[in-house]
Amino acid sequence: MSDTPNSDFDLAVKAADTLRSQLNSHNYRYYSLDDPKISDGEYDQLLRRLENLEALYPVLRSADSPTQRVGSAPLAEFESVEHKVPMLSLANAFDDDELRDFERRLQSRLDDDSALSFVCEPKLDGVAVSLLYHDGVLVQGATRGDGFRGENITANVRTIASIPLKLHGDDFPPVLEVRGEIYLPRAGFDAINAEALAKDEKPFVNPRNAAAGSLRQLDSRITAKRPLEMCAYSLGLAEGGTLPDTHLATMQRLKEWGFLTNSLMESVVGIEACVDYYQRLAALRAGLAYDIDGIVYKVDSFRLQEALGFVARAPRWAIARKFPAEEARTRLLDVEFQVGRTGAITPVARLEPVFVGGVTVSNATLHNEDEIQRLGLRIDDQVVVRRAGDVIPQIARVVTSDADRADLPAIVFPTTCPVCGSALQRSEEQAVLRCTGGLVCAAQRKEGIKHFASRKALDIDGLGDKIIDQLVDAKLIHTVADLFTLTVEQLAGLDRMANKSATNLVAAIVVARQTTLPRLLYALGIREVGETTAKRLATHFGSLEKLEEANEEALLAVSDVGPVVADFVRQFLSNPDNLAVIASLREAGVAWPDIEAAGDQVLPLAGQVWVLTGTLTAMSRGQGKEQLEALGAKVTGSVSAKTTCLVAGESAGSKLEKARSLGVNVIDEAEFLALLASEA
Ligand code: D41
Repeated sequence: MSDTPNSDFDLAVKAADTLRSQLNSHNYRYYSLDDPKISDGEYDQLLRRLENLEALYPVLRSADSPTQRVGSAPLAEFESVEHKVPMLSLANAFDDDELRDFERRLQSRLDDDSALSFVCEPKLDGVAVSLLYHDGVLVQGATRGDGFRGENITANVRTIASIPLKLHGDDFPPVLEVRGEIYLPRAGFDAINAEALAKDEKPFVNPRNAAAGSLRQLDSRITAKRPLEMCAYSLGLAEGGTLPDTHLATMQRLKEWGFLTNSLMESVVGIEACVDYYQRLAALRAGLAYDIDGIVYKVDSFRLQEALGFVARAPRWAIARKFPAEEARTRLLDVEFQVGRTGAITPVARLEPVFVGGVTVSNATLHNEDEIQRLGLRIDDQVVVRRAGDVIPQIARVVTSDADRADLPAIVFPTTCPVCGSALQRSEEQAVLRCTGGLVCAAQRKEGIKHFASRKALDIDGLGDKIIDQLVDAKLIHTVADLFTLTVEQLAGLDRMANKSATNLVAAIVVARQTTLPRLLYALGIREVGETTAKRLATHFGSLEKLEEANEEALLAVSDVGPVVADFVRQFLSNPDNLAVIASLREAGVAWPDIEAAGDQVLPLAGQVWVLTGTLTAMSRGQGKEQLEALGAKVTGSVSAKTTCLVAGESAGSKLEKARSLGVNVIDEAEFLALLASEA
């Protein structure tokens, strides 16, 4: 009989073998060497592939398969101890529907459709341990190991402050085994890594590895220096005494006996409430003091737990819902240098796309040159990308082995602006390179125009980044002032710009011409002048002319304006190019009415133009005008497109009609009085 190596079965045997040896070596690296070479997400994927193969061909499911064993064999140096009650593992649910399937399975096994009570708790990312108490005294601490046998780490667990050496109270069973997770809070992780770096030692990869490494110390004096914590999550062996009949009540007892339990634990009814808990905890995740990698859901009733039993090595009554991995491995394709509005050069990593933290990531910020040096980054490096919460993806570390990267190309910083070729300047106090090209630099101009059109600036509806890029590239606009002379024909010639949207955009640009002094000052993009500073400058000086005349002393009189901001304002407003742009804006009909200079006071209606019409009953129009002016508004006698708001009293006539036709905001007397009252 000839062997036919291409039969499906033979291929499956081969594939399973390869997966197993890969998993075994990654497991060894992770658990024994504390030095993983792949991310958790990648490991899970390999394991799932093997599980699928074994489900297809059960004969492949050998006793030594990584799917049959969680964790790695105990190290020889620690005494091996048996868990009299095996430490079970947890089945996983990867999405909401798998969670719903879990409840359905429970209900059909119990032959009962009524909603079940679950306890939801964060799944701490640490090391599972067992603690044995005889008559309330800690006699043994052990790692989980393979679930049946672990390592005796009694000396090490004794050093952990949150583990009671003697239980509180006297209502505990004479023989009691408590199980929980030992972990390192993030602050502790940062502290021991800072210390390692200071001593020129290799830092830990993540808090879990740091916790595992700390517990694996044969010298417990080293463990004692690590700020480890333990959070209890279940009981193992219990002999004598009486115990509660639910998980939640047991956790309460554990707390009373002196254990740390998780404060975010919650009991809920029904699986939809579990789904909701997932959403709530996911939102809290990034801000927690410790790493979690998911949620564990447990049937609360011990009677039901017993009825459900377990399958393989996992209880049927519990399930872990994993969060998307926050870290993933990928390759650095290239580093590009972006030029910002103020000329700052920011290196951006281009990555082979990778799924991390729930989204596909293909770029990561590198901040500055120092960051690249800290990482020791090279093109083509294998890197770990981290995306926690909603923050911008970052490169956490390089994982290419030293041997593999000897001849990878270094990252070369540009010596001139990558966009306009102007000289670069390095600021002394900051690690920032800047293009000196100013308005010559197309990148700076594009970013400046994007800022000018943005929501808090002139708020030009429909003028997106892509359109601005095209307009500058096609040389249709050079400065922000050129926006106001754009025609529908010019815009309609752009990519993905139909006639109708071109018309709408021109209309939006016309509307944006009526602006306010604070918006204009912000829109100009003076360095360090954000929205708040722009408002302060506007209300302090009242007009752009006054601001232009202001010397350093006058600028320093504005609250929160220091020498740096004062200097940037003066530089900007004495630059002839900038003054030419401002003049062109005025010429193009852009208007920012003066506001009553109020020194340091920020008036609520500053920069607004109001009109009063018709008969007011609570006051005369003159009194209304005074009140509005006291709030910083300018009050005029006729309605125009510049009018912010019209107050229409009784029998208002043509002004009301005009305001309506111009789309000016109109309020009646009652609304006006409410506004005055709210601002008083
Ligand atoms: O926070 C955890 N990592 C955690 C792990 C937890 N909160 N509860 C857990 N519950 C169990 C059962 C349901 C089996 C008592 C667990 C684990 N097991 C567990 N940890 C490591 C393997 C299994």
